[in-house]
Amino acid sequence: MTDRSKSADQLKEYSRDKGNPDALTTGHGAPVDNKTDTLTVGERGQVVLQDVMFLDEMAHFDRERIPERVVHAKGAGAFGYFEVTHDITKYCKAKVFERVGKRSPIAVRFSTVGGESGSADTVRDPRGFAVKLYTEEGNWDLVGNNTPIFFIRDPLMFPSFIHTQKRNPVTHLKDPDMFWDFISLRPETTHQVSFLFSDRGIPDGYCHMNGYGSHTFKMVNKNDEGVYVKFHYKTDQGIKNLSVDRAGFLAGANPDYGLKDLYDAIANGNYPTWTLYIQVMSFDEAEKFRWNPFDLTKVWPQAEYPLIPVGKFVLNRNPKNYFAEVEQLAFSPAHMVPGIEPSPDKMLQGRLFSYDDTHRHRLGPNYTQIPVNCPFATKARNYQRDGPMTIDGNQGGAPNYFPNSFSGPVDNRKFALSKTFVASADIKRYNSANEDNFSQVGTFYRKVLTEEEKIRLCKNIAGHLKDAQEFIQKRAVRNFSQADAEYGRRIEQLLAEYKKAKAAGTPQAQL
Ligand code: HDE
Repeated sequence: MTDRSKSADQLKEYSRDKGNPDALTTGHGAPVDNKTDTLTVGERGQVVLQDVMFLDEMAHFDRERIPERVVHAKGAGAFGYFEVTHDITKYCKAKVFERVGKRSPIAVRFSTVGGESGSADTVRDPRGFAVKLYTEEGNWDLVGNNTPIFFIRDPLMFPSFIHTQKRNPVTHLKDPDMFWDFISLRPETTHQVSFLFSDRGIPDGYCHMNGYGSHTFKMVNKNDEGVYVKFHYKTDQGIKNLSVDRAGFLAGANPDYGLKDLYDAIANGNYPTWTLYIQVMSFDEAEKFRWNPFDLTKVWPQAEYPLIPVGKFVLNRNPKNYFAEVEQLAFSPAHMVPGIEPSPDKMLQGRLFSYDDTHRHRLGPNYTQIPVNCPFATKARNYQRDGPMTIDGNQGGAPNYFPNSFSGPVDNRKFALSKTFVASADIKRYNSANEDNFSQVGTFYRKVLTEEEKIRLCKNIAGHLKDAQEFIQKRAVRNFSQADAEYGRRIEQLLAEYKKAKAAGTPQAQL
């Protein structure tokens, strides 16, 4: 068949390249005589314990699943490189940026957030866009989303927030009350919710969306001078989104739409690329900025902090094996390199703990020895030893304690963090709930969206919010109204129409 896609022909291509099959063995390499018939006592008798080949097969199968990611469980990955196209060494000493033209290998994983690992790719949800750069100074992970902002600004609320996006503990269904109750009780979510229910809430696959580091980070140059930065990675394929109807159709007809689209694009040589930009803010400007520059629910206006081009991400290789190279990929905002540092953003600070912690649970304490997570452009040399699945020689005869007199690896003060954030204040639980939750949302509604986009946004919100209880609907409308009176009024009117239609028994699809 000539109309088959590359992804559909994977086995055919494997077989063509492989030629004759290898001899079948057990896990310990012994030849297998028969892969279809168990060893039994007579033709109809019991299976004997002596069938160790069968036991080996079954015992391994019983352990095939590892915990899926608690969020971002459904995803697709690919490999390629980052190339520097513009010099930013005046901001950053990281070797990955050291000269124009330099290339570093990368791994990328795209994902949806709330669904399980078998869920549909075309749901309304933020998309993860995580990039691992294998540099000579260690792996640097930019673990971003396709949105420049996030729902909350304090990490303590993240587990609760995520629970509201997942399933009701009794019905095991997605629950509009849970979702809108939390959203409406925490008005700082209004900005991200407005983005999520806009057209960009359902991107057309993964190649037609932007990525953002979202947080404020710090860059430090070789003179130990720092600036705050935000990362933007803009799609060179152009932004494309799916209509609600098309996305709904695909969720049934082709739930792996994003995965397949990425695989086939790369297999056909249509390598997707993104241009990396930074926005830069000086420490002085950060002091005076009219909002908290470390607040993840807000953007830095591009008119004041323009995008500065840096380089490009190119994806030109599909995974050789999905489980080995994508399911086991482990990203972490805590994986930084000299020249890249965290800002005081509370959300980023919270993430610095969570990711490596979840990897130790999901993949084990030696997850950095898994080839795809291994800092292969350098060599990990330290005093960590042993633990389950130690597979890299355990650093041989090198001393396993520090300090030592026997040529063990040594630390170097030149890699100290820059000392440019001075903090001295009372240690307290500071309430950040009321830090201007609405002005940027108002600007988004009034200045960024066209009239048609506004109408679709309000329809998308009302179409979802209508299923929550009425007191929750009212509270949510109040928040949207505070961002922009018309925005709130339109949603309110649509909700009233839904209510009327329900009372009259009109099918809601006709609205
Ligand atoms: Fe994540 N997030 N997150 N997140 N996140 C995870 O780590 C977490 C946040 C993002 O393809 C988990 O390995 C906390 C923002 C991506 O493997 C977990 C907070 C942004 C991925 C986790 C956030 C992200 C994750 C689950 C708030 C965009 C998928 C599995 C304080 C800037 C990476 C895992 C991949 C995954 C925690 C918020 C992006 C549990 C605590 C904001 C792209 O560690």
